[in-house]
Order: sequence, then structure tokens, then C-alpha cells
Amino acid sequence: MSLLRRTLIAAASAAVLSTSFSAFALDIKPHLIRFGYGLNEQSNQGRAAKVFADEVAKLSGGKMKVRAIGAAALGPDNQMQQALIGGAQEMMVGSTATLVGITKEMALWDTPFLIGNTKEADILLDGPIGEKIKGKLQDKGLVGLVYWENGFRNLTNSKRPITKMEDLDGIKLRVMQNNVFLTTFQTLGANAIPMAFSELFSALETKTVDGQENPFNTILSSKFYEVQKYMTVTNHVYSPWIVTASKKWWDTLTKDEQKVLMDAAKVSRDFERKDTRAEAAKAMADLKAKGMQINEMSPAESDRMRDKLTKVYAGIGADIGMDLWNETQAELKKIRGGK
Ligand code: TK8
Repeated sequence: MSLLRRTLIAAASAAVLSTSFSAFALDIKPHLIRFGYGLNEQSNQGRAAKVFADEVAKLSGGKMKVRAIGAAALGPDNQMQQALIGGAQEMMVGSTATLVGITKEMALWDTPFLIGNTKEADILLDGPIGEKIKGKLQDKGLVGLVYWENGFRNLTNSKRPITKMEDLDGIKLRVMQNNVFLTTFQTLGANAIPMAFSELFSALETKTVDGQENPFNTILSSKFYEVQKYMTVTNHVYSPWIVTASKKWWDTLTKDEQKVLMDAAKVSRDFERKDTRAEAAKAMADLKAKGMQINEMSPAESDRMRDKLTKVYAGIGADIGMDLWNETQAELKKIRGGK
């Protein structure tokens, strides 16, 4: 081989080396962002996760890449939260109810019958109260970006129609891993069993539990109608989801990168709420068509439940602090026209 050829080869391979090195450097800097969630890809959660990923790619000109990973493949909510806190995972979306062990103020959102409609939900969540609660996550190693809508929760079970409180007696009801949900359903007479969402379908299928409670959308997307005959429209609580990031990781990002994520999160939130509401509006008919027997809880029966839950309400007030509780009541009164 001539000297010239040898020199050319050496130069070429040096060039290859240096390009591949800088490509590698580029790859790690603009991060692959793992965004975990619990429902499947075909759910409202999955659709909005995709919108978030696409928006991040668009706003960053392809420099930031979100990989949305659903079906609790990265673990149930609690496990992902710990991974975020430790810096082993970048982002997730999950129920605020599973965050109460980390940030006690999140329990406000678990208050039965607190929020009456989606307008109230949006004002509370996106206003000063929602911001304040979200801000509390910072001290715990998490950054809260936006709230998505999980929705108004309804009861399903495989035993009987629930038309009054007493019908809950002895029903083995899966609840989220959260004390307010646990004591609420114990107080109402059910045999409440805390369990991760990822275990729920098979627990219903094997009759380890008789029932569960979730919004229409989830009952549909998780195919609970295959293993649950009865649904009772109770709207007993409005559940938010919250998009969070690992603070350890977030603090390594530039201001511009943080802005891309925040802007994309807002776009995903607006999409998600619209999509969820559209799906929920027709879900009842869909669930009927799938063979579920559906009844609506009467307002008188909801009032009886509310009365029965006096102690639960007092407990939430004590846990989150009376200032936050009173501020919320005042805000709701304002939204409802001061009545
Ligand atoms: C999904 C959960 C789910 C929640 C539950 O990971 O656990 O019942 O409603 O949406 O966060």
C-alpha cells in the first residue's frame, strides 16, 4: 500500500471517528425522555402521551425525543414516581391520588363530591390552588407540569346493581393506593382493597375483587366491561392526572429545553381534556352496547353518602391544612356564583 493511500485511510477513519463521536455526544445531550403511563396506547392517556411526544419533537426541531411507554411497562404509578425522584426515569403521567404519600396536599383532589363539573375542575386545577399544590412537589424531587383529566369516577362490579349505599356492603372493591379512597369506601360499607392499577384487570377476572371505580373512559379502554356486569353512575369524585418530571433531571436542562417541555405539556393537556370529554360523552352508550347493565345513583342517595362521609371530609381538611381547604371552598363558592 502506498504511503499516500495509507495516509488517506487514516484520515478517513479519523473523520469517521470524530463524526461518530459528535453524533454520540448529540445523542446523549438532547436526551431520550422516557415518559411512562399506566393505561394502554389506545386509551385517552395513550393518545395524549403521543401528542406530547410529537409536540416535543416539533418544538425542539427533533432535538428532544420523548418515548411514551404505556401499560405500566415501566411499573405502576408509585414505582415510576420513585424512579423520577431518584433520577432513573425522566417523566410520567399518573393519578394525583397515588402522590398523596409524597405530597399530602394532593389529597384535596380525592375529596368525594368536591368538584361538580369540568368547568370547576379546570378553574381549580389551572388556577392558584392547583398551582400551589403542584408547586409542593418540588421539595420532594418532582416537577409538576400540568394536570390532565382522568375524569369523574363511577362504580362497576360483578355482583349486583348498586342503587343505594347499603348495596355496597361486603363488595370487595379495589381502590387506589390512597387513604382517602380507602376510608371513603370503608365508611360507605365496602370491603375496600388498595391495589395498583396494573393488577386490576386480572384481579377482576379472577374475582380477587368484585368491583372497582374509574371514569367511563378507563372502563372502556381497559375493557373492564368484559369482567364487570354492573355499572353505577355515581360521579363520586373528579380525578386528575398529573404530568411530572424528575427534578434531578429537570435541573440539568437548559431554560429553552424546559420551555419546550412545558409548552408541549400544555398542548397535550388541552388536547387530552377535549378528547377525554368527547369520549366520555358517548361512553355510556358504548358500554351498554358491550353488555353492561347501567344505573344512575339518585341525587338523594349521593346526599346520604356525603352525610356519611363527614369524618372523611374533616380528615382531609386536617391533612391538607384548613387554609387550603377554606380557600378551595371559597373558590368554589365564587365559581358557583356566590350561592
Ligand atoms: C393509571 C391510574 C388510573 C387510576 C387508577 O396508572 O389507578 O384507578 O384511575 O388512571 O393512574
